[in-house]
Amino acid sequence: MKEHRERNFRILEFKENKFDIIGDIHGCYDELLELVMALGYEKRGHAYFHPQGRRLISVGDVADKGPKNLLALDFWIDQVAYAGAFWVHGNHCNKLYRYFLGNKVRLSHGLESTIQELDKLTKEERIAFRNRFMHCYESQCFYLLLDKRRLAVVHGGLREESMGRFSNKIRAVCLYGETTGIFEESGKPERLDWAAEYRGKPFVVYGHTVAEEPKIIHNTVDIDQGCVYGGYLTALRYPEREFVQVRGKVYVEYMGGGKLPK
Ligand SMILES: [Mn+2]
Repeated sequence: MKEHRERNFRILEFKENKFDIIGDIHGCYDELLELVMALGYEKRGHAYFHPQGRRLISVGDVADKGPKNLLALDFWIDQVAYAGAFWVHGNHCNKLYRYFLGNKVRLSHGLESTIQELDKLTKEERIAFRNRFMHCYESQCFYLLLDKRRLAVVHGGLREESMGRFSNKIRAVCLYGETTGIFEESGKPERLDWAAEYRGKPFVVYGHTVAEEPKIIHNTVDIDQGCVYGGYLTALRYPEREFVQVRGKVYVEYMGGGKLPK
């Protein structure tokens, strides 16, 4: 494996560039396992492996809102530690990280459901979990460039001119996508459709905003189909560009943003 390591992004080359990239999980652990099985992974020891040597990548937002947040986080911590998986930072992952750092964060938008689970642990278990999560988070980054820059994986969004670079602005786009600076009535920032303007060469796979279906638009694809709201958990097979989906239950009511799958 060749590697160009920056603190905030990574450019990686593997002998085999076969990936299964998974959309926003938000604590839907049962659906995650169902999807990983459907993709052909098998559990060996601490983690899941594919007979053809494929690798799992998470676009981030593994926890918050759903019913089994710690199990979902543990899954990825182990995949990263034992099975060469990657997990780019989502805004929810980043918020949990800042919470564990002791920063003041609001226990809202789903973080409260993860904290409730943490509160049920013993003090020792909680410390052990925190250490495992922090170690894993710090080993990961905001975006990945793979397969000779033919593939980019990010949580919120990434413009072509930002690839191979980093700044506070790029960091914000990686975590939240692009926003207009205007706030909607709900208090949410109005989102800018950066993908509609994208004309870049790398295929950008991202999540964060619920889209009705995983549609490839200008060489980008949003694989967040709102599993935690009763939509789908989506995996994109790369380089095949095939989608595998499992249906989610309605764990929380959808408050809008994008369009939820039927
Ligand atoms: Mn997000």
